[in-house]
Amino acid sequence: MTTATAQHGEHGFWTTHVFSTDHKTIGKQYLTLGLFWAVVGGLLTYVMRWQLAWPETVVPGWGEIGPETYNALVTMHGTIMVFFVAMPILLGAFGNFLIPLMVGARDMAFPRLNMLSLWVFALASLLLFISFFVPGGAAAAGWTGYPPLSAKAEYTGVNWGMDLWILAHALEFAAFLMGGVNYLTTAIAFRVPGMTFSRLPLVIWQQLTATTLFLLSVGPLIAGAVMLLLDRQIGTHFFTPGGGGDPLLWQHLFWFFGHPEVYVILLPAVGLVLDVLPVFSRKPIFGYRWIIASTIVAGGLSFIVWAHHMFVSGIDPRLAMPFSITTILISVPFAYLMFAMIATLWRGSIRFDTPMLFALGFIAMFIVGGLTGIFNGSAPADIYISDTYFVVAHFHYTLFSSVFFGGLAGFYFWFPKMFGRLMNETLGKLHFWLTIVFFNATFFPMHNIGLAGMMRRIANPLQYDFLVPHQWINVVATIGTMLLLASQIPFVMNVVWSLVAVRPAPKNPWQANTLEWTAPSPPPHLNWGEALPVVYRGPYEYSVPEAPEDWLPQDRVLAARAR
Ligand SMILES: [Cu+2]
Repeated sequence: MTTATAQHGEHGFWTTHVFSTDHKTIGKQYLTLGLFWAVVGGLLTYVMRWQLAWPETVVPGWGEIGPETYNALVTMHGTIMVFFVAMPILLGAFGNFLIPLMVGARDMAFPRLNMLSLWVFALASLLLFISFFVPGGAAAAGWTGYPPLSAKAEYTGVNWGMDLWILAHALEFAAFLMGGVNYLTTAIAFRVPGMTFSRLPLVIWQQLTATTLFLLSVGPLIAGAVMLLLDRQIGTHFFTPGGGGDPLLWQHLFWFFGHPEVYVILLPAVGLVLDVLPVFSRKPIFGYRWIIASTIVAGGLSFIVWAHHMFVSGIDPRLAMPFSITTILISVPFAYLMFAMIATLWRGSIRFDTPMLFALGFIAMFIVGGLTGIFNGSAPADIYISDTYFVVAHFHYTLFSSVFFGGLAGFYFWFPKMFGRLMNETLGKLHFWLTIVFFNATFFPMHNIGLAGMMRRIANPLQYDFLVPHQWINVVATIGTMLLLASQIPFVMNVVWSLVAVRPAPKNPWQANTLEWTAPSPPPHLNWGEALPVVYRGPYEYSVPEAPEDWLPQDRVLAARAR
């Protein structure tokens, strides 16, 4: 250990806490940045929802909102939540923290590349933050950045915000490409003896599949982003019809990435839930190999469904049929995943601790989102609901449930390992119940207002006569949003309380089976002492009648091994 420590050279405050190559510190830094952006993205919803409920009034603390400002708000909200909250928390934080610890490595394969990934992401964050304050304001072309709105300055006036938005995304992609190389290499090449692929915890399988999807899908979009910058800056016409370009090209490039990207966020959250469920059911996961197979099948199919976002874009209608079929087909592996989760609960001795509540909340809410996806996926239905609030409701039931319920299940579960402190269960349960009630109050009504004909990205629903009788639905959703935001207060209190009032966490507070629970809480630099654990069984291979106190981690320290 001494030689390894010397090689890493972690001594002073700066190298330990700021410019650190330790995967756990980098994970926490990703977590911090992600939580910062979650606050920003959350506050934007307050402004948007107030405007939608009471468009004739001034938003308190913000001011008058015109359609341009509203467009910027909705664009930045979507961008922030997908790329600057979901990815840094679910991949950046959990991936960094868990992968080395769960495969038995002392750190990532390339620690310096890992640090570079974080700092490139921090630079992307800085550019995105600055873009709120430049002339012309932040980007306002939707989170999908469709041309021609996004392509030429003449459509939007001087808009540095759009350029910074493109740059911030390109850098964010580069950051996660570097992270992805590390995740794959570490999980493939740095496993301890005995940790075969068929003994990898499911959260690692999900991280690896998500990373692979990201690496394979993001290339075309990076090329597209460069082409969009050229269109804006030097007058090429890749996407502008006036010069012979084709705006639909961007939609293809965006959604070829965009649909796999949904799974880049979803799968890590599914992985967190899959590892929380067996621990709190005191039962092995149901159908480990089939879960992995379903995940890979869903990942593969995600590359041939992208045009389901384009049924009303003017593509050849004959294309709608195959894309409808592949889209509906993708519900089969996801239905299996949901089935496996529920079957894991069957006849388990379930403990309703906070991580478990959020895991169950994920299952319930994600199934609602999955069911509405069937309507969006079939072209004949989608033509009527495309770009309405029905779609907004759908993707919040899928993505909010993954990022929020899945992410928080993981957060409450691994917090003792990350910070070496126990959290408060009462506050945690209060947080869960308030969140799930007001989540539904916010997003369920959006199905109704969508079916009533309200389109996304409109700034003032009262300008549409047919929407006026339904305006009460917008008011309900807005009150739900305000209360949903307020429901996060117990969470903030809990985190602060847990970090200040020291209740040290034992090594394995939940009696879990996976490898990270054999390390101290929090694990020291290089994770284990002289001896690395050696794996002797899979994470879910144990017999059910064992009393919970007798449960041992997946792995025993069999021999002293230095790396
Ligand atoms: Cu899609």
